[in-house]
Amino acid sequence: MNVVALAGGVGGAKLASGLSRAVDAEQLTVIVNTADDFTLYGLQISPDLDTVMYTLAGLANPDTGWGMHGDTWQAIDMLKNYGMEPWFHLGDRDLATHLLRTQWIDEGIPLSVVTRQLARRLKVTSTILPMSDDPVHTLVDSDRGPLPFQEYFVRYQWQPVVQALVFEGASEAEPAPTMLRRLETADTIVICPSNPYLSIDPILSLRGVHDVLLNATAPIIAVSPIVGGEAVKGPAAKLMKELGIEASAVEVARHYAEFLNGFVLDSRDAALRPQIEAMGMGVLVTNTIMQSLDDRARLACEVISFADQLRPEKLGGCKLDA
Ligand code: FO1
Repeated sequence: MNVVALAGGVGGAKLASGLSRAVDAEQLTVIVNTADDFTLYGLQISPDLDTVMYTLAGLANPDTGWGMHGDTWQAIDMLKNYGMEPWFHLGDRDLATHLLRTQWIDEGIPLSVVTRQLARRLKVTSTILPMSDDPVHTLVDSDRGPLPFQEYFVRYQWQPVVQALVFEGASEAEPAPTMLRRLETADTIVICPSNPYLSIDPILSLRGVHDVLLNATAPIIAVSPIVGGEAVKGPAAKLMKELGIEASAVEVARHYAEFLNGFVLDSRDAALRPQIEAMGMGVLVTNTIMQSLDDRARLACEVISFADQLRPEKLGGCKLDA
């Protein structure tokens, strides 16, 4: 069973790691947002790619969700000794990833190939596919003026009030090689509980992606990143309010409604089920909070089984149920 997941950030990485246990890991492709990427100290940083890669490799920092577990901060401390005020924290082990990525990109190797090489060397057998080999950058129009994404997110801790989001370069960027084909031939497509506006929309904004999803034969399932009107992590709820959208799982379902077949709603939001069903999609109500590795696998398993119920010919569902 070929599963394609769309992801960005920590929530997306967690469900992706569950999916890599719920189906054969080799049959999972994770398409990852790269509009958060930026250059710092001359290094090419791809935070969402690394969060997914470290999580699938079992190397992620369990406290933050990003960066590597057991990392140290000597390089950052040395920057402080030089009188710098580093606001983006690159761990010493994490730095190795950025050094290699930057070297390979400078040698002309496309980001998708660089990512495949890095992931393979960390023994990740699922495919981690950056959404594009071309640069796309989220620019946050805010009450403090236009801000590059990581300045908004990390430097100012997502406190600026967002007025609009612009994905610079998206209209010229090509989707990564094989990405549209993987979506066309997938058996199940999962939109992870990532921020719909900051993490998933950049992927959807690429040429051809929207049409492929509209015409997909596979069931498309989204998992809500909003529970009880709050984001499980990060600025999704605050951002929705600032954009004039009610911070509710219903609005997340509406955001994706034109191509969704199923929506996964947290048990705390069970009362919202009829409103989402009225949009013409199936609804699964379950515990969507992923605290442990087992939580990730259990939720992934439920998503896979739910997708199987939504297609005419059953494909066998979750591996862990066998
Ligand atoms: N997020 C933070 O809130 N503070 C940091 O200092 C920080 C450093 C960092 C380093 C490497 C990396 O891969 C991710 C890092 N992140 C940090 C997370 C990241 O910037 C955001 O979570 C994503 O871009 C949003 O999905």
